[in-house]
Amino acid sequence: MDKPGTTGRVIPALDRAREIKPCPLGAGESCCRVCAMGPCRVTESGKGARVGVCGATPDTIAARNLCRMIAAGTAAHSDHAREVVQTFCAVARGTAPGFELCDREKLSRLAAQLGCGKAEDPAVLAREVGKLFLGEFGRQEGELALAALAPPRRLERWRRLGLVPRGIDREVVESLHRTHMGVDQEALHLLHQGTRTALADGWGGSVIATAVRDVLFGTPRPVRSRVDLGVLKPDCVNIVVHGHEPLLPEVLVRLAADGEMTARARAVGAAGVNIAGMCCTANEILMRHDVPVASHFLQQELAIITGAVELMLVDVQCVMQGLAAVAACYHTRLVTTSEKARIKGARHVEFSPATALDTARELLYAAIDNFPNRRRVDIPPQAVELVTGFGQESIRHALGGRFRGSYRMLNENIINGWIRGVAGVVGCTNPRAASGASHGVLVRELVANDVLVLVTGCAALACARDGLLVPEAADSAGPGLREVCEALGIPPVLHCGSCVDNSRILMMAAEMVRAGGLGEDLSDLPVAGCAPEWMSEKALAVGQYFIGSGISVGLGVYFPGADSKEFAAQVFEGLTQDYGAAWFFEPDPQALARKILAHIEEKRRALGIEG
Ligand code: SF4
Ligand code: MSK
Repeated sequence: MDKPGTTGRVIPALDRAREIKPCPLGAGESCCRVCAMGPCRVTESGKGARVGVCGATPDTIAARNLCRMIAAGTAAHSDHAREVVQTFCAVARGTAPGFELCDREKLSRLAAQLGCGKAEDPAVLAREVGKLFLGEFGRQEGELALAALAPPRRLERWRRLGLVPRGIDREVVESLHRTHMGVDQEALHLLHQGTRTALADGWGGSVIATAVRDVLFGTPRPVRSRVDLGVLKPDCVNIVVHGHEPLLPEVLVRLAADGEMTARARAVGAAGVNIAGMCCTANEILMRHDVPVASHFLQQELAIITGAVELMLVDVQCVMQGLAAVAACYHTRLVTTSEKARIKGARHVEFSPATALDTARELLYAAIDNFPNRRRVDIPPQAVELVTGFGQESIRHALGGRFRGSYRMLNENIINGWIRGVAGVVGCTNPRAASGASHGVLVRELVANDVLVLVTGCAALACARDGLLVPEAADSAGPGLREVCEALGIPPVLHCGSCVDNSRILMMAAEMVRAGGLGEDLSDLPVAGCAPEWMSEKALAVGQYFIGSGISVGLGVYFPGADSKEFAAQVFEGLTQDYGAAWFFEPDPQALARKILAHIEEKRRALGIEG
């Protein structure tokens, strides 16, 4: 079947990546297209212009581009957070009948932490917390209230550097203003604004999104489930939920378990209704309800190609437009559900908190009614076990040992060398990298060297497919980490949730500082982050907020603008002076692992715990 934008047949992302060569102008070189005197391609050496028509230098252009990407990533995470808070406020007001305040204990803890009063009625408390959270988006002056969650030393450093975010929206808007033609034209100054914006994501939007979803849907606890296309069931009505917003999927999962739906499915010849996740919506419902995962970002089109998906629901972020062309070749109904996002060729059924139950019911009926339209079904049999559900709270509990309720035991294991350090492996899967294979190579190397690994997003799902998210994976860990994992019955690679849940990793690092023994700032910890197959601008926002928080981050694939030597010197070294952390770039997963290990050992030496 001919589809526009293809070579006469429908091809999934991997084939398209082979056909389209990455644009060399956009990657390493400094390409600016923020005004109509350009686009300008400038280089520091060799042939070609050294500055743009306006005189902009390569380092300014590279910093401007990075700052814009960070702003876009922050906007994505934080707009998602706003959506969740608005639903949360609707629940508190009693106008969202499909939802409830599930974790009231966490709500009380949050309210106490944020100084939102002690009202006995959870709805009143939720209204107060919701009001404070919504205020964080529009704050014009002062400091983001949530910045106070950072260790005092870090907060002092931000204050000294003028990096404490004001409001989330304000920082995003200011980044776009400063990167407009002819405004901020000093690379380091632009990078600092990129950092302030990213911090508004990490300590603001992402913390808010994670906290509110925990209160609404439950704080994750370790559960087992399965991942890969083999979780689709040949005899069931299969619904794949894809994107990032768990609001509608939460209701759908509950309704699908209803006897009425099973009876309806049986009436059309199916055994029942099977829901599977994709990308970060998958991580959300997996963590809380052990709903199996069809797979990560790169496999979204392949799920439809099994011929077994009656309905694919998509909301926001990381949804490939190519899905519409693929779905048109099968019986799969593709439905967009966010007011913000539509795809030509997909049906639109809009989610609203007030009508979520009715919408979910309508969608379930549509999926069931579509079952008899199936043609050929070909589901690959692979499905791998995984253990998930490691948030700030469950890690505290799992690793707490005799210090239950604190991170002291984790710190002691690091101090005595059983665990050398902690690495966050996050971000996407990218056909320009090894398409999910980098994660296995990288993580196995880290684990073999006694590094505890925390994973989120599609990186987590790639690791899960590689069999790394089960306690048995401790067999391939170094002797110290293996001993700890076996004693506690945990995997050496802990699944911490969706990409917004990188905030959980940030909070865990803050807890490690609070627990004592590993310095007084996040930059003292033997901890590093990386995104070996990043593709989304959100990954750059995440990386920059970790660096701004004092934790160095490695990037694979390519580093935008790195051909500018001046810019590279700033992002790979210069930032360390101000933040105590910087970026590093390494596309080879084995070499990336070695760099992380070297970084961790360097931090250990600085702490005097090299042994
Ligand atoms: Fe070219 Fe300067 Fe315009 Fe960028 S802002 S496109 S470098 S003229
Ligand atoms: S979904 S941002 S591909 S992790 Fe969060 Fe996966 Fe990356 Fe999207």
